Amino acid sequence: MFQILNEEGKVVNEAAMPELSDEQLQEMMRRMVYTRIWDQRAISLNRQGRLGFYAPVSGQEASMLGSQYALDKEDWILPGYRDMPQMVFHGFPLYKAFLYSRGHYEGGRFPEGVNVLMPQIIIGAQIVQTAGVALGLKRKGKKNVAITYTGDGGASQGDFYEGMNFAGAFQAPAIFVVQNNRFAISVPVEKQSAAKTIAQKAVAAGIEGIQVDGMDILAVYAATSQARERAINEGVPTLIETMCYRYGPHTMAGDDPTRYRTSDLDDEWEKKDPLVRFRKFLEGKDLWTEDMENEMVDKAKEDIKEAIKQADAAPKQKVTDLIEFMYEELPHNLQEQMEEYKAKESK
Ligand SMILES: Cc1ncc(C[n+]2csc(CCOP(=O)(O)OP(=O)(O)O)c2C)c(N)n1
Ligand SMILES: [Mg+2]
Repeated sequence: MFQILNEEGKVVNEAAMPELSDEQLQEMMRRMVYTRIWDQRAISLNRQGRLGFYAPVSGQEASMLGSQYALDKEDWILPGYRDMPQMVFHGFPLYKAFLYSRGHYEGGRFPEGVNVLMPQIIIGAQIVQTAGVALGLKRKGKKNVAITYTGDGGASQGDFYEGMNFAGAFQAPAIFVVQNNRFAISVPVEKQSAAKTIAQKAVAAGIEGIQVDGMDILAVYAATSQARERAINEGVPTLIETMCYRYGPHTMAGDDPTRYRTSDLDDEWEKKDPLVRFRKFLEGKDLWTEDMENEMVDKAKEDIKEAIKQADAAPKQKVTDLIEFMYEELPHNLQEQMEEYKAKESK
């Protein structure tokens, strides 16, 4: 497993240390603090009935943000449902993330220049799509990659093998990130596959594979940067397995992690916490203070308040909107429903 910072925040692999300025290192920490606060707020807003679908991210910040930080703005992200932080830091407005959670169509409309596709709910489907997007980038002569995210469960899907195989065969500049948070809802990774690692699945596709400490933001960043260079310059895709954990439930829809996880396992992973580790590292270099942390916490809270206000101000969804967006020309049965709902909505 590729690691740069150990659990105590000590550099254990100096040779692999990426070249990052002090300001960049601080920015990575700020983003993790921001995301942790956002996650906590999203969970409580969901409990208050003010958000809809939400998949918690605490424990996966280094995996998510370290990989996104290695990207160029022109790279394409094909996320799964849990990957809101990468989307937002790639330019997707926070209020739209909240609208997505509410199932509002504005949450599925991406501003021009924000190279992010809709989060995929069908497990593994984004892997095949990523091979296609990456090939498209190559054909257009762009020096960019398509990166996708799935979970350990996603790595058991047929689409996973198909997408990696295609990208390998066509030398498409793709990066496949599997965030191995140990569980697919309640099913432990050991029950999903006899493979020792998920990273080794790259071998059969003829692409690069690396298992990374997903609680170590520097390792995730370095592995993704290298994968990006390799993809663009050599046409070699990479599978990155990030070893991480989600502290919360699978989603806020009601699974109870205490029924499939032990508190010992939770404790073991909390000791590896990505924020604690990176904070220690930065403090050792005099690059992080309590004031900086508090400033970021306040900023996150303020942004969230604003974003919720903005989401609340979005137009109320109508059934006719949904019918209208579906087709350029409505089939006769929907035409009839359109008339029916137009009449109802005008009352
Ligand atoms: C094709 C398909 N099968 C089943 C489901 C139901 N489902 C939703 S999430 C999930 C588990 C996914 O686990 P994993 O890939 O490890 O991602 P994680 O949620 O842990 O990030 C399943 C089986 C689905 N959405 N799509
Ligand atoms: Mg999982």
